[in-house]
Amino acid sequence: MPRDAADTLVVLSNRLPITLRRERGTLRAEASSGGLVSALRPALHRQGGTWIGWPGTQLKAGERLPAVDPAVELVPVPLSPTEVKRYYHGFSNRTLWPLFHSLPERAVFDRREWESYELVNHRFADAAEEACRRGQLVWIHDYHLLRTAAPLRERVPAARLAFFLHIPFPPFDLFRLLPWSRAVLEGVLACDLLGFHSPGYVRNFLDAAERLLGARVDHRVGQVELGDHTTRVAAFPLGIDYGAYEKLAHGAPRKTPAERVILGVDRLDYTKGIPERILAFERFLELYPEHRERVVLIQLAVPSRDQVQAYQEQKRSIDEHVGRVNGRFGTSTWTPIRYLYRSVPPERLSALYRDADVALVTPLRDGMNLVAKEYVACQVDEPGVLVLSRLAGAAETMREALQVNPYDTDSVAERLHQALTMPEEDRRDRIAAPQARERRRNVNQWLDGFLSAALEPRKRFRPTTEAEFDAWLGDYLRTRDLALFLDYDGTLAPIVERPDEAAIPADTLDALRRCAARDDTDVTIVSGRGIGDIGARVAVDGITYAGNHGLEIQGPGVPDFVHTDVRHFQDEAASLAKALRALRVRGALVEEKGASLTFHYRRVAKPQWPDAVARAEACILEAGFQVRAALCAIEARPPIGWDKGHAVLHILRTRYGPAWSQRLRVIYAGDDSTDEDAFRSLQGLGMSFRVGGATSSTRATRRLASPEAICTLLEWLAARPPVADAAPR
Ligand code: ADQ
Repeated sequence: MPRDAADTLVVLSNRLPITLRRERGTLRAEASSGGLVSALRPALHRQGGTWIGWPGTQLKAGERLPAVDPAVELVPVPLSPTEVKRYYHGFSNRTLWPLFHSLPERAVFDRREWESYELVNHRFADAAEEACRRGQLVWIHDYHLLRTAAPLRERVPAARLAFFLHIPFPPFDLFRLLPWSRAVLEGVLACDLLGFHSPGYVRNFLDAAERLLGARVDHRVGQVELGDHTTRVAAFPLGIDYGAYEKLAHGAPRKTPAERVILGVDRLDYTKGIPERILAFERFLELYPEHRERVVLIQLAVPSRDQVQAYQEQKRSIDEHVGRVNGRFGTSTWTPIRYLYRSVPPERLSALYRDADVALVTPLRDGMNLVAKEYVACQVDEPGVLVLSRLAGAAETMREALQVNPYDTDSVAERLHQALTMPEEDRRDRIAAPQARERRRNVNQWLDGFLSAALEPRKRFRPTTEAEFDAWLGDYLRTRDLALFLDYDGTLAPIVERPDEAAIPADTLDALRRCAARDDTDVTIVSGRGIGDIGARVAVDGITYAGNHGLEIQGPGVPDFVHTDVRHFQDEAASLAKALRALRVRGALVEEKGASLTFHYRRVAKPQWPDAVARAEACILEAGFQVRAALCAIEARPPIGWDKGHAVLHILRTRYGPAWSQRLRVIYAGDDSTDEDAFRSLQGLGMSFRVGGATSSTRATRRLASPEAICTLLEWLAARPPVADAAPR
């Protein structure tokens, strides 16, 4: 463990390790329940640091959180009752929870709940921003906070951000049911490190990033490149505080139980498969009557999310199943199922684990499942048998358990019989390896592994290669001519301090010339700059130029075009330029482009940016122009319903006729929000690339890291084989 990490850890999770309740006006603190807190509490105690989360109730002015651990500072994030309803019970627990557990029919998709989720995630980002600026590692936990990293990265580009998901990451076909699936991926990909419980979830995530975002993915190394940011993605299977459970199991009082015990321990949650488990136990009593009156099922369930309707229904369903089985098989001296709806203290829990002949851990889906591991750690006397669902993350490593499909009632019943009749030597064989493994891969080892990975120097994704363009575009371009559209600043030419110094690097220019010289390729430069300016900067023969965001177009095969409203707005744009200069913002540049203009604030002192932007925007709006955010700049555009998207379609129609989409292929590459109009117009009609800009959403087909990747694209395009059977031009 790198030593300096000790002082620098900041944990963000929905819940703090304590939950506050207000009883008759006084605050009471109780330990929060569930796997995340079970895992992190000992870890953070050892490590020391800050824990930021929702305290579970509203604090009054001046009220402070009780200190629970001198090593851990608790910082509350307040939530209003509506936010608790929409962000927590709503989007987190009615949408993400069921969907990520592959139970889509239970998921509710509600835009207001999503908006509240976004807002609360930003609030968590506010709470962690200071720590990010100090360079501390911010470790975000779980599905409640998938959108917290993006605003942090935007505000503090150099931040160290890591994320761990405690629940499964679903397969692509389920994940894409989420209307905000892309935003969720972009949210977490702002991190430097993403951790999951199992390699299976890593695969699902990488697959989704590749297919939904067009991100570059290295499946072998576990890396995702989104624009100019690289994220490492890996499995860190969580372990338990093994020694603590083992010690408790040794120390707890022993008494000889009257019956053999099958034990179930869960939060009351429909993913845990408790009704299905009771059905399997019922089937077991039907199939193997010899166990009647000799075996009991002890089922513990900690109350959880009891304000969500699905959880209330689940509780009713369990009550009914328990009642039915006990009514059907119970006798005056034997109750088959003992059901306790409450939390039990660790001393009692470890004794129950130790004395249970079988642990029946049969979730319908579970990120990891710590109960399986706790049971194994507590087998300090004659060992019992773990019956474990294949659909729990724990099953990926606990291969020695008797694995079951929790939906297959008959086979769970058969496995129960097998477990209860298994000779002691066989039981020892099956417990020894998982005990050794869980002792070794305990929670401290997990913490060390994750933190060392999070603090490793950042590794950039390897540069985009021509082979990649061949894979993405080779088939697409095989039989048709190409209309290639390229933005200038930030796409062909790297962004520089002063816009008048921007230039295309020599190798890019050379490749661009070779592309333009091909018979099967027409090149258009689409820029926010005035048409004279852009034409002079590129100066390559045979190229078409669309200046002023496409308000003016000139080039071979296209009649010269100036939008009819342009002249009208030229004078007004000149007055606006004067007004902007009169604001006297030090370092700001006003670039006049005829009917539009750009206010550049890259060279304004950074603390003054918000004020400069606000004043410039007010001035632009006052003049009746439209405001468009660009890279360290604000575009003031005349209120004409025309943008780069319109310009591209205009060029395609006038140059190639109404059947253009059947005759040729289209590629567009650009780097800022004004290019998004073109990406949108070309959706389904062409391929598009968004350069840089990892934290902003895009409609482009794929993302590229930088103008260097554009150079590689042009080199590949220039050298590609000629069109096989070109359609007549
Ligand atoms: P959970 O869904 O809460 O965790 P799990 O991993 O089984 O599931 O952890 C439950 C914890 O609660 C265990 O430590 C267990 O001992 C405790 N517990 C359960 N019932 C109890 C009872 N009646 N009394 C006292 N304690 C009880 C989420 C994911 C899991 C993932 C963890 C950690 O859903 O898949 O393993 O986070 O990442």
